[in-house]
Amino acid sequence: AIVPIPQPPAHWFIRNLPEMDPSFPVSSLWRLQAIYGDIFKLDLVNRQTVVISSHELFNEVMDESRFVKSPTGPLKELRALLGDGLFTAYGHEENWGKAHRILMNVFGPLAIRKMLAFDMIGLCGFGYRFNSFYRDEIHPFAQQMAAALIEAGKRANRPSVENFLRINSADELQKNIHSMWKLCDELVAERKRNPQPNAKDLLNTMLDASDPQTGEKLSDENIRFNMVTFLVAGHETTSGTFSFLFYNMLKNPETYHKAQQEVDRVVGDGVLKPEHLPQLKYIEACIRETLRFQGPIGLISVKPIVDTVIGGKYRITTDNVVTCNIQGLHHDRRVWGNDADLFRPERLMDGRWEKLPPNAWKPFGNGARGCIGRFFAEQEMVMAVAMILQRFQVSMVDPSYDLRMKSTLTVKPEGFRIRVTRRPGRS
Ligand code: MNH
Repeated sequence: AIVPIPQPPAHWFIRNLPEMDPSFPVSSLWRLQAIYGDIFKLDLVNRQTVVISSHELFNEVMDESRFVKSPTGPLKELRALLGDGLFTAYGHEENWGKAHRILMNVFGPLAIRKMLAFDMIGLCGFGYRFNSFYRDEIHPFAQQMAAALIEAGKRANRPSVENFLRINSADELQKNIHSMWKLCDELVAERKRNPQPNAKDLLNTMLDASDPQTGEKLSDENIRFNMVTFLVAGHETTSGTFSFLFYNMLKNPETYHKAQQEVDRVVGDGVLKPEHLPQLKYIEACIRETLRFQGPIGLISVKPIVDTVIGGKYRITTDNVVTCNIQGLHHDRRVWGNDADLFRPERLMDGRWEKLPPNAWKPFGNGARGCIGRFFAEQEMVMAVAMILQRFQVSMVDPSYDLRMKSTLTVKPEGFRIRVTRRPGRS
């Protein structure tokens, strides 16, 4: 029998919007999960969403033959910046398929041999150096991006009248968008003036490759959208994961020591080489466990292809967006056990990783719409962590600090500070 989905009491006109904190929308879902449980419904005026937080329900909606990604809420707002780039494209848009087919295989071997997350994707993807280490101020692109992401998160969780009235915020957003586009357009123009035939990077691929299916190339506009997408997606997520990782390892010092011992054993005092990466199993597990414990992306959204029922009793229609609360999934005790709220990298090692139930670990999203940069990000993170632990001693500026989080669309620690000193005897 079909049962109604619980819903917080709705108000006249603004319905459930007061439940949402526009500066940190996903935290509102965590709060509501504690009250309403694994499934509840929200009427956010311009969208009706069903929020799910258990492995059982995730496992159903991750079935791509029944549910597809639905860029709504903040992702829809972000289309002003990212257009039909891979991240914000609707599944039915032709440009998604084209870019997906052209770029899928380039991301794997993207040469990370030559290092902040932002600089990495700039350099490896487009041959552009942001030089974050060599400037006092954050690069203007990074500032514009942060501002645009925060505004997109707010716009999606404010009444439309308020968005309409906030002329100055809209103006500021447009300015930021145009500056970011300009930088990308300049990189494209520069590459066209000075071709780099030997660079197997994202930019060359996007400029030269044609889609195996349609034989068509990507349009200049779509290349720009995808460049901004990679800079946005490649920076926020990876840097947020680093912050969570160091927080977790410093709060659980035995994990820090084990990771450092692993680097000392595998790499020693020498130069980290690509062949070392597969041997850094404990560091890999620390990254995976960090992404389980609290990753930078708090939710993904899907919608049913046709009206359906989930959990055997909850009706989901095609006007419902299903918001998948990743923290709910990753802390579901029915999958992770009673120590789900502890940081324990060992749970993802030595065969246990392979034995996880399907769709239990989803920090990179799902299926065809899952993260195209996953392999790149995983490699980059293992390398960066190994190189840092090898040469430096990291400690918390305030050892009594307890995790507080904030959101700039992606989730990250707030006010977490580390101190980095050279390890004695290391060059
Ligand atoms: Mn990434 C999609 C998480 C690093 C580029 N990424 C996604 C999704 C998640 C995600 C979750 C699915 C979003 C959704 O369903 O709406 N991404 C991550 C995490 C990291 C990450 C946790 C690092 C840690 N992502 C990167 C990097 C890049 C990148 C690095 C590029 C350089 N991600 C993308 C793109 C998509 C995506 C592009 C959209 C893919 C598609 O829909 O075709």
